[in-house]
Amino acid sequence: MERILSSEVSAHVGARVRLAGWLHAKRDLGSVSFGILRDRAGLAQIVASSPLELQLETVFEVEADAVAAPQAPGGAELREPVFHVLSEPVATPPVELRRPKLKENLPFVLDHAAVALRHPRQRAAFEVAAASLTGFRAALDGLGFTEISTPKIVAAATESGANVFTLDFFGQTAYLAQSPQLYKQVMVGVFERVYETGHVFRAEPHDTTRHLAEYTSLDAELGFVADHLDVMRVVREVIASMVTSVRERAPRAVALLGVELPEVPAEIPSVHFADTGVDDVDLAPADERRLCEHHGELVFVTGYPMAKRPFYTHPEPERPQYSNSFDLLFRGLEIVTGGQRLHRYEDYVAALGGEIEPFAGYLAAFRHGMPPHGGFALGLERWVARLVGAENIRETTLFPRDRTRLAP
Ligand code: AMO
Repeated sequence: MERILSSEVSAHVGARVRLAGWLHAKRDLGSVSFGILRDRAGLAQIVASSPLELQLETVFEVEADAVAAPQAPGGAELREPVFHVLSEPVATPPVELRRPKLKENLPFVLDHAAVALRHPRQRAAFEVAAASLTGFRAALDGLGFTEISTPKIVAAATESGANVFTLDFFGQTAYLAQSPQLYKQVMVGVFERVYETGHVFRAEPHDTTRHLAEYTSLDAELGFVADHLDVMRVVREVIASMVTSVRERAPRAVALLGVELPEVPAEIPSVHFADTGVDDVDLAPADERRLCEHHGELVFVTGYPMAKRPFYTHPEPERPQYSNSFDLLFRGLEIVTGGQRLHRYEDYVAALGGEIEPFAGYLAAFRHGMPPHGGFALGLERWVARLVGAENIRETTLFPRDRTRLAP
């Protein structure tokens, strides 16, 4: 008999069926006992006339009658079950998976991620993440971008020297990539339009709810732009496509978590840094929240002071203390950074203050002709956290890495 999924039981009412999964919960009422099977599609109720002698999280197959039952998940349940155990746990689960929401605190949940992630609500955030990735790729594939994969062991820091991890690379000093920035720019010289989804590393010294030491960076870079506004139009398309993909591909997670998907306007509102009322070179988290309260759940802030942006940033032609860069704020949090880049070799030599040695491979692209270009990067875990309303970015990271967390 072919295996069916928990979501398919109601379509087989009246038939004998076979399912497989984990024992998610059980309840013994004496004359009758209930078990909940969990598989990749959801939950199914099993009703038996004798107590279930299986431990929670036992992996099993079951053959049973599919019977209509309006009160059961999916409107049908399994009766007259015959169990076949595939794998027996050797310990009781560290978290109570049967609860609608885990009641354990976040550090405990993270310590026991291998099991805690099995909880339908914990898992749902990662269904949203997967659908978001599909939407990111779909938008950029549709716009003629080529997907690339670049090295994560690199010879030079790209974003700033301070928060880079150093490693011994066969006796030579190497770094973990803080972003694919320089490689994606080089690849504009090859494909004009590229994107990459990959891990990046930041030796982030602060313990905040928005910083990880390792996160998933969704990067894009495109040539032949007039300025950063062309890049922002691509960001808008990408965000809209990610929202559509979450709606279409992760409806169960959206419903379970009560996700309110944003309306992405045809043009996302935009504020220049000089008009934010901030008397500093960067926004504080409170400024980001205030700007969203004022302008909407999606807001571009453009023109960040050059003093705060990395060396590859293109200045604003009329006011060179500002830059042709932007951040996208979503529900009070920066989720995207991007901008126009320098594209002339001489400008890089000047920006690097003559320290061009570590960047020789990168600068080769500019020595041999590069178009005006720009790009952006979106932090996947931050995006999902804002979407699902998670307070802490660790809730939307499978196995977070931070100053105090290297395992699991
Ligand atoms: P930036 O350093 O601003 O820009 O990073 C881009 C986006 O990545 C996310 N992010 C983080 N997420 C989790 N933990 C962290 N420690 C962390 N740091 C950043 C944020 C942020 O908006 N090369 C440029 C991008 C570009 O201009 O194309 C860069 O990396 O969502």
